[in-house]
Amino acid sequence: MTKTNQTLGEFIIGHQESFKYSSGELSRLINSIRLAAKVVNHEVNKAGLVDIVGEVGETNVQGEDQKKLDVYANEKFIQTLINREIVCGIASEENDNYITIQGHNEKHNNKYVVLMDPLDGSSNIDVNVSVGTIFSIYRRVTPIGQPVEMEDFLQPGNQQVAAGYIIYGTSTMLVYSTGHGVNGFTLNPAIGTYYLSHPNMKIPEEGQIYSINEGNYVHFPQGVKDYIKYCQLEDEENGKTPYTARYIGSLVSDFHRNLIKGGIYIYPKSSKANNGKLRLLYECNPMAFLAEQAGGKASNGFHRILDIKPSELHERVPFFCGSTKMVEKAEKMMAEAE
Ligand code: AHM
Ligand code: MG
Repeated sequence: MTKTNQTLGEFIIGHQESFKYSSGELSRLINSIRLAAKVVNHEVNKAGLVDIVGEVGETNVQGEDQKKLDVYANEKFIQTLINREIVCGIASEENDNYITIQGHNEKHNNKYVVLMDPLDGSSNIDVNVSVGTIFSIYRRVTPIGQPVEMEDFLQPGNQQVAAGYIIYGTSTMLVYSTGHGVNGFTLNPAIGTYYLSHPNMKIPEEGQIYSINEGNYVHFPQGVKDYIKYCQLEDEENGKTPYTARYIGSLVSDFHRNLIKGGIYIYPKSSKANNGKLRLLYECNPMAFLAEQAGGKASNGFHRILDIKPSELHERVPFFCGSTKMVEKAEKMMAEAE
């Protein structure tokens, strides 16, 4: 991949005119996310020091309560977006209901809503494993000038104008798409600047990695069991060798690796959870948008994720996402087992 020394700020300005509704609002919105992500990154990197500077739930030296990191990340993103008066509404995995933002002069004049999972995979923090923030942006469907309504948030993923994630990993990256391909930016923590490190990311059409919580195998539908067996199969005649299993249990990290190397991520339904675990609006839709923009595919096992019409904010769906040929093969085996 070509490395450039273009910063995210320069990239956003340079690509502003290619946005469908080019008023600069979407650029400013992505800038706000970039800013909040830097603050959250700083806090996530200090996570290991919690035991030294104080436990979660305790009061710190300034008399403030120590917050759990996911609560902290949620507040930071919401605060930043509210302060900059850049969106008309926010829905978060951490909040039961959506938030209405009045914007400048209480006029409800902003056009975008943001849906997000502020800190996905947060159960991994205690063991120093990468976590991430996922975001999804839509243009409101109700008229500008009045408070947002539920229908502004319950749009199918194919209506997203932008989506992305921040991975707080060995290095921190922001990966996003505004519907013109996927670009990845790496944070130089010394100067707080993101550089375009992964321009025009493409997921390999075929991969060798499968990512699924196989501990739940007995509860999986037959089609998923069949696909797992296929992943493990050695078939010399057809040149098929067993795939590699990689499952971090942190969606952003598993997705990011598979995006670069090629692979499939599966969180299926099970006999214990009929719709799986992942949330359509905060996790599956943004990742599906990125996967497709990178040339990959995302499905619930039978249908395209981005075409599902959501019926509630915290709806869950089975999720199959990654290299096109792998997702197609899994879908075929799901259909055959029906
Ligand atoms: P969370 O939103 O509560 O953090 O849950 C989402 C996470 C994903 O990041 C990850 O892929 C999945 O849950 C792991 O679930 P499991 O432990 O059931 O395999
Ligand atoms: Mg989550």
